[in-house]
Amino acid sequence: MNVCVVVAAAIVVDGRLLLAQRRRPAALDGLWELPGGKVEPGETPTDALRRELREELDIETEAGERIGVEVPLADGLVLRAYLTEIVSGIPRALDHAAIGWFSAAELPAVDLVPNDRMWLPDLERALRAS
Ligand code: 9L3
Ligand code: MG
Repeated sequence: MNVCVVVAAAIVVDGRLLLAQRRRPAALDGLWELPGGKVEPGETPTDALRRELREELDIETEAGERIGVEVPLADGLVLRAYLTEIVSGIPRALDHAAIGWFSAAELPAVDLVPNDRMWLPDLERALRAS
């Protein structure tokens, strides 16, 4: 089976993590996620992340280290996250309902999409170390 990768970005600035609030599908409407999306044919995962963040948030970025485990999704997809730096631009929600910045203390109370909850301890650690 062809495994498709979905990439997501953990962007930390001044001790806060950028999260984006999904509009779709209906089951995820209103829930917060690390922004990103599917790797397209011919793209590397980090190319895809750069493209997704340009499309979704209007920023230029550079992916760094992986963070957290790879999470299996439905339909043979796997989800993976990268610590990511903003190279230029100010993020704004072009596709999401909103974006927000959250501290380690605020994170546990955020309504995250279920798949991303797996990364909570890793994200809290990254925030506390930043
Ligand atoms: N997904 C889960 N957590 C995330 C991201 C970026 C994506 N942090 C899931 C939601 C969709 C699938 O991966 O089912 C594809 O994502 P998108 O292309 O709809 O953003
Ligand atoms: Mg997306």
